Amino acid sequence: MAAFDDRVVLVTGASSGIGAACARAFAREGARLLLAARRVERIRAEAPRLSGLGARDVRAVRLDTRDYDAVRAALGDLPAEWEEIDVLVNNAGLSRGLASLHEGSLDDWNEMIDTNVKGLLHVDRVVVPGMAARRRGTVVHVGSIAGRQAYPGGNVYCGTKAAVKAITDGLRIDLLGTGVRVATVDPGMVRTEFSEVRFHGDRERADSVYRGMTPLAADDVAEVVVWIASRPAHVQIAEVVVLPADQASATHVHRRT
Ligand code: NDP
Ligand code: 8X3
Repeated sequence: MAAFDDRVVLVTGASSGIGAACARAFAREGARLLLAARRVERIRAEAPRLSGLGARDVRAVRLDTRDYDAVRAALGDLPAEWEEIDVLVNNAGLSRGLASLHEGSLDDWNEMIDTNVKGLLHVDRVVVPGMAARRRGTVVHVGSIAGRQAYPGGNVYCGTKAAVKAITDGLRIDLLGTGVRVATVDPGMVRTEFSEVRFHGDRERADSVYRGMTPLAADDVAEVVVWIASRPAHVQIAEVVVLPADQASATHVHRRT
């Protein structure tokens, strides 16, 4: 029997990168996958592969986490067989721009704050009450090393991820005694679409972020998420910082070229 046989695992931001890797990793554990993102067609295209890996069922949900009413409609009134969410991987997020704060774009700031902070809160607000009522569940927030250390041009993105860290700690305190566990996984550099999104589609600039070093793969992070969720019920992993061997802090990166 696989570790998550028939258990419902919700992953936000499942159309790409770390979220898509979490979907694959939980599929291998026999989970029933509830997968959300705006680009739901990508998730639908991936569903046969996820079933092949071992997912018991896959349900794709088109969702913009910035819209609280949409989150409530999509996740607050699920069919009975999907409503007992056992693991929430609250991962949807993004970075926009790398400008100094005094030269930053208000649009970029709003998009990051609305997605990384408010979007994460929207999903928690809808999903966590059920976990608390059932006295069972695991919430994994995907934060970042950027929430622990600011770096040049990181300003608002770092601020949103520092908020994720504080929200994670607050949620863990508020859920004390319910049996619901709360973790943050805070990666360093991971090769996904993250940098392409940050630089508004500039692939060359995105590629230069990883020049001469070996970043994490999304699957490396997913492995940590599954490990957290599969600990015995009395064990709560509160936080994991996971870095490439070539990275020592937000600003210390070893490059071979
Ligand atoms: P990707 O760009 O590859 O994936 C981001 C995911 O978030 C996509 O599935 C995207 O789906 C989803 N998303 C973005 N905005 C929204 C929204 N408004 N509503 C719903 N889904 C949304 O990047 P990563 O996989 O790297 O990023 C995942 C998380 O990991 C983010 O929170 C990021 O901050 C964090 N992180 C990333 C690191 C890295 O170096 N890559 C390091 C540390 C943390 P869609 O566009 O289809 O809606
Ligand atoms: C992503 C990691 O350091 O590129 O959160 O901001 S970093």
